[in-house]
Amino acid sequence: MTLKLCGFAASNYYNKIKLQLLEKAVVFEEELVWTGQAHATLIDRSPMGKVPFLQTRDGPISESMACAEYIEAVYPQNKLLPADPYAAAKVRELVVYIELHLELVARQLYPEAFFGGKVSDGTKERAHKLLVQGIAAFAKLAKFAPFIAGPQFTLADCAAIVHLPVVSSACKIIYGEDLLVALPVKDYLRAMGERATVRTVNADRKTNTEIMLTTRPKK
Ligand SMILES: N[C@@H](CCC(=O)N[C@@H](CS)C(=O)NCC(=O)O)C(=O)O
Repeated sequence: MTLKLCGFAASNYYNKIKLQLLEKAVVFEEELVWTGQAHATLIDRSPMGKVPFLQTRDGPISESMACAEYIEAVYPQNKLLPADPYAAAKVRELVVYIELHLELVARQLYPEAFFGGKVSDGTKERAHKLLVQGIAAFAKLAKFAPFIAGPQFTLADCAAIVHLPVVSSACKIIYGEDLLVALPVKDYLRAMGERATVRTVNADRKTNTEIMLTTRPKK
C-alpha cells in the first residue's frame, strides 16, 4: 500500500510532513481531509481531530512528530535526522522550540490575524511575552548556517520553513512588528524558497488556502 498523507495543504503541520516526504523522495499519496467537524475519516484516525496524519500499511498515525519519526525509520534514504544521537537530539530540540515555544504561542493570535475573529488584549499580551521569550531561546539554538541546525538540511528545516512565515505574519498583523526580525529569517526563507520541494509545497498551499476560504465546510 502506498503511504498516504492525510489532511489539507493550507496546514503548516501538514506541509512539514509533505516537505519531509518530498525531500526524501518518498512515494506517497495525499488524501484531502478537512478538520473542524467531527467525522469518522478524521476522528477514527486522528483522535484529536487534527491534521496531518498518516495512513500507513500498518494503520494510522497522528501527531506530526510521530509521523516524522515513522517516516525517518521506514524510509532511510536522504536522512533528515543525523545518525549521531547528539546531533539528532539537537534537531529534535529545534523542532520542539519552533513548535511549542513559537508556533503554538502565535497560534493563539490566528483567529484575529487570519480568520476575521477577535482575540482578547489579555491573550495578546500573554502571547507577546511568551513569544519574546521563545524567540530569544530559539535564537540561541538556531544556526542558519545555512540550515537551521547547521550545514545539513534536516527535519528542523521542514518545521522552520512552514512555521516561521506564519509566526512572522501573525506578529506583524497583531503587534505591528515582526518579532523575528532580529534573526536572519527572511534571507533563510528566501534561500529555502528556491528549493523545488518548497516551491511545490507553497504552490499547493496557495491553491488549497483558496479552496479552504471559499468551499470548506464550516463548523
Ligand atoms: N500537534 C499537532 C498540531 C497539528 C495542528 O494543530 N493542526 C491544525 C492544522 S494546522 C489542525 O488540525 N487544527 C484543527 C483543530 O485543532 O481542530 C501536530 O504536530 O500534528
